[in-house]
Amino acid sequence: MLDKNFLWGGAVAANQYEGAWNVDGKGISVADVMTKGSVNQPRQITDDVLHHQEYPNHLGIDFYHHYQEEIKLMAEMGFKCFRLSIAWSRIFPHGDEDKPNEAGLAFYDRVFAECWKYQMEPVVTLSHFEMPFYLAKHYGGWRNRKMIDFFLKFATTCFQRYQSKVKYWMTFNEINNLIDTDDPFNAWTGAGVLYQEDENVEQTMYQISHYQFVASALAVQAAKKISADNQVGCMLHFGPIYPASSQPLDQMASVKAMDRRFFFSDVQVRGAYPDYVKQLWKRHHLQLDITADDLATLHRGCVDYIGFSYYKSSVAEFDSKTDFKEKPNPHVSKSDWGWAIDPVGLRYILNVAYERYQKPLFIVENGLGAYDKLENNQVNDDYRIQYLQAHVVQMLKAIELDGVQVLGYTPWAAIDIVSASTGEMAKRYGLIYVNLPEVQQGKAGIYRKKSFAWYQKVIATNGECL
Ligand code: BGP
Repeated sequence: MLDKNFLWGGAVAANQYEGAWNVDGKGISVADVMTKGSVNQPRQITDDVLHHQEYPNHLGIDFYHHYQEEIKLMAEMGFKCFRLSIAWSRIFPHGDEDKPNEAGLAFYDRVFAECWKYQMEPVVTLSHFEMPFYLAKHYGGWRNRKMIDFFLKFATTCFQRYQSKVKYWMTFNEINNLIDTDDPFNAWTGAGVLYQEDENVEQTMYQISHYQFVASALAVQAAKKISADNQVGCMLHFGPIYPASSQPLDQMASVKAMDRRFFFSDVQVRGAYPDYVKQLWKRHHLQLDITADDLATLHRGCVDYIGFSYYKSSVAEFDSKTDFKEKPNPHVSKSDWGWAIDPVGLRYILNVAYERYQKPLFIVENGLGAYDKLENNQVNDDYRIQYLQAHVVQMLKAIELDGVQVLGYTPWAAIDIVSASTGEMAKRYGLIYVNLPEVQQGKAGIYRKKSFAWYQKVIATNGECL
């Protein structure tokens, strides 16, 4: 039997649904200047992104002006919580101001008040791919140690302003995306950094990660000082990387591949750098700016829980040059975007992560991107019901059979929003359909999908109906 306080909800991110990119004093964010991809063409992050002004795709779904209707629909589904992010550049338009933008703070006052009207607990991500563009352009983003203070000021402002309305926080969304340096999307959205041809990219990646670890640890301490109720989590993307065969070398390849992802939670949960990464720094002769004070801060600022996104899994095969090579898993089906569909992988990663950390876990993203069709004001997304149901069943097994402590489940996404990787809306994830042309005409343009009623029942029965 699931704990009656289990936090069923749904997830979104400011830059992917709020719109109002320049309203009420909001500054430009790194998300606002990214070019738009197309359905199968991810966004391209090139040097000229530093000279862009803005792109039309940041209308999002105009949640900024429709938040009451949309939160009301989430309450109709029975949400116990709502995972969202605070757009950093709404609060500090450039990021280095002394004083926050009152209109930005007041917007989230309204949003959180609307959530509490329905007893819906906000679960807030502080940095979700949307840091102020000005910090990227004029400070070099997270290459610059000054970012620690800018982030801490933003976080502390939020903790103080919303201390009676928000207690669940997360610092950096999918911070472990930074390890994948071959996709410029990750360093740009996660750190406002564009790697240059002639630089030691690996060294820069570990440096920006370090500054974010210190910033996160300081935020944890600040949150606790402001209210003992605050629960601050890290946020990673988790996905099992199984051994490609029972060959012992493939098993070792899987361990190394998973460490590469777990490194970020190791530091934020345990409060220290793991030996396997310190050995790598030595082998690669990396010179990092890490002070004794920083290490003491990491030790004092361990997170309370681990938020994570789960979409897919893969396999690792031994590779003599790079320890491992990641490959698709031939035993699972795939989404229209080639993402592996592996519900058992969720139970697996819940067990592995819980055994590794012995701290509560929070599934803050899990969902299926698909080409949904609106016909006669209906959307029959049986395929999404099947995907979500299979994953929730595995989550329940992890909780009830394996004893894993899970705080909640907020599928991605509560409502159709802009896809992060493609910057458009054909790749739909929501339980609520959004007809963008109607939104652009000032209409609500929102419709309940079939999965809306399915999820409503799951929440009403606390998962017992499955
Ligand atoms: C995660 C992000 C979300 C969301 C999701 C789906 O990485 O935390 O912001 O976008 O991926 O990805 P996409 O929208 O690219 O399909």
